[in-house]
Amino acid sequence: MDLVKLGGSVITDKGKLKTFRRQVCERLAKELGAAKNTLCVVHGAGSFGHIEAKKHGLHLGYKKDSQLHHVAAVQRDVRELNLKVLESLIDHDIRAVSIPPASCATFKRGAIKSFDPSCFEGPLEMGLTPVSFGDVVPDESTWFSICSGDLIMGALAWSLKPRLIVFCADVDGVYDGDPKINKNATLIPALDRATLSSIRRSEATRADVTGSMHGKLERMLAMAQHCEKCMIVNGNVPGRLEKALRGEKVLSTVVVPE
Ligand code: IP8
Repeated sequence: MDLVKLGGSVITDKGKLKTFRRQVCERLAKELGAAKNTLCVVHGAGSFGHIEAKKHGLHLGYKKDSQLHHVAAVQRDVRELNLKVLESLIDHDIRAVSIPPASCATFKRGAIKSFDPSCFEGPLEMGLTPVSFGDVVPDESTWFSICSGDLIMGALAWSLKPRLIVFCADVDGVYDGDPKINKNATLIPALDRATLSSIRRSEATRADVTGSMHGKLERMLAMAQHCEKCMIVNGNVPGRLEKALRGEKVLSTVVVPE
């Protein structure tokens, strides 16, 4: 099985509330057709989740009743995005079925407490493509919390041992500086723990309730232990995802397990 995350900053304009990048998603759906194995897809929430979740502190759990309206609204919004992604996939002959995080996992203090891989295994065996996504979820300790698509990626990597894991980001991979600010930043082709420790921690400039790039890379290092290859490619550049799925050489960062 190949496991692909479509980053929220690729399929949405992360700075503009609820702005779906339909053309990009359609193209990525077409490129996903290159997968040789069965496929599992997870997508981020982008501007359908992060902006409102941050504004109302949903990542902090229950603080006041007024948040509950926004729990419901953000859940609705990420489902709206999920439906758009499903449409793009199905239009490109991928038999996509939606698996919301709370239907396959329980949560405690913002972490996964239990995970049921059979929710994915069943559809995969039938030849369907499970599609999960970042969401607002019930939480045993904080009433509700944010489940990043990355948490689901981690659980799927651990339990289903994919052949390939591809993260589609809005940059070519991991740099030794911020490529959006520093023109001299260079791409790191292979990232291991030692390299990660040497990269300066950068603060997210845009709204993101699911943590820093550093934290995401830490999780990718852990995931890389459960697959043959784990890589980050630029989803905004046509053909990169397709090449990665075909096993061809492509500009990327490969995450090297410990
Ligand atoms: O974009 C975040 O998921 P992610 C989910 O995969 C929400 O980190 C609701 C902000």
